Amino acid sequence: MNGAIKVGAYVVGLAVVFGGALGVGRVVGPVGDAVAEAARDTGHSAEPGAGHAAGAGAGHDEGHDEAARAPAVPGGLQVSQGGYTLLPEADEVKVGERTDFRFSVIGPDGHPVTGFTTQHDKKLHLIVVRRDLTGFRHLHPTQKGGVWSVPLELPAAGEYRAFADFAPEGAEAMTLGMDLSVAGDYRPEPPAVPAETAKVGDYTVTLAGDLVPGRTSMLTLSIAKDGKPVTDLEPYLAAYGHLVALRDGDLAYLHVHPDGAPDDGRTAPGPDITFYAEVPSAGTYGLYLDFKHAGTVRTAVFTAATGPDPEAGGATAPAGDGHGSHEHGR
Ligand SMILES: [Cu+2]
Repeated sequence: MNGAIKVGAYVVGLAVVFGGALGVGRVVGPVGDAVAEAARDTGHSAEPGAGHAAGAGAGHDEGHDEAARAPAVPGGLQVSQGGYTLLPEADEVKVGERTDFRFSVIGPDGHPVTGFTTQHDKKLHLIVVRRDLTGFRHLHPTQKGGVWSVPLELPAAGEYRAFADFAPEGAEAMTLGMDLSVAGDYRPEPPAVPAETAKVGDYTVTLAGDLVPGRTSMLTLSIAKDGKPVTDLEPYLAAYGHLVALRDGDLAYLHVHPDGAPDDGRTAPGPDITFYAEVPSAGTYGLYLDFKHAGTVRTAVFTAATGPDPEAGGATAPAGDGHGSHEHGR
């Protein structure tokens, strides 16, 4: 099926996941309330599609549907949102040099925020990726007062985007994005075709599912090592897998999570990890799956293009003209 892979869940997914996974219950506002409620209904976070699960078989209350769909602007596109602003100490990183990357989240009162609500075992998640969808990394900076810091080494020049994913105490979870420049000879990776498999080390990850714009899509990622299904995945950040999706073109950020949790008595530790996701528009997306096995976290990288919307009367989205899969480890 020519790589017509579907991912979904946007800002909505993020909020649901965070609100539910840890019982955070701090998401506020009309959207947050709805998704938090949806998450409580399911008893777990792992359903970014909560609220629009008609089709996904998750059986959520339809009543959440409208509110859950409300966010118009995807996460990660803004450096400032709702009174919170991301402030890097420096927005340049030297190529190939390991430095401490430091930044703060400035709150509505003009001071660095020091109180954060834990989401997925961490108070802040930092994603860094180059504009051409390569070089993805998922980091966990350490906090000292109002300053976050993490060792960062970017081996290739280019324009990068850094996403901070966090929830200030008493405020709704959000993802802010900031640009990072790495001076040097930048050669963007050529666009490649979407692929259903990705290799990372001895592991092969296979992606199944259809990515339909504006709809909740179920994605299944299956992990095999040396050709054998992996059935002993280890929990990482309170899940068997974490999936980040970034839209090609503007790096709109979509953080989705699996259906089920390691301790819920029904979720198997592989080989399949199921996600509910929704992409807001037709196009190409970079998908990054973090999973942990044998004590090591690895990232499988996919490129996926949306398929046609079955209700759109045959309109089709481009399916093979985007970025291709970039295999890498880390
Ligand atoms: Cu993280």
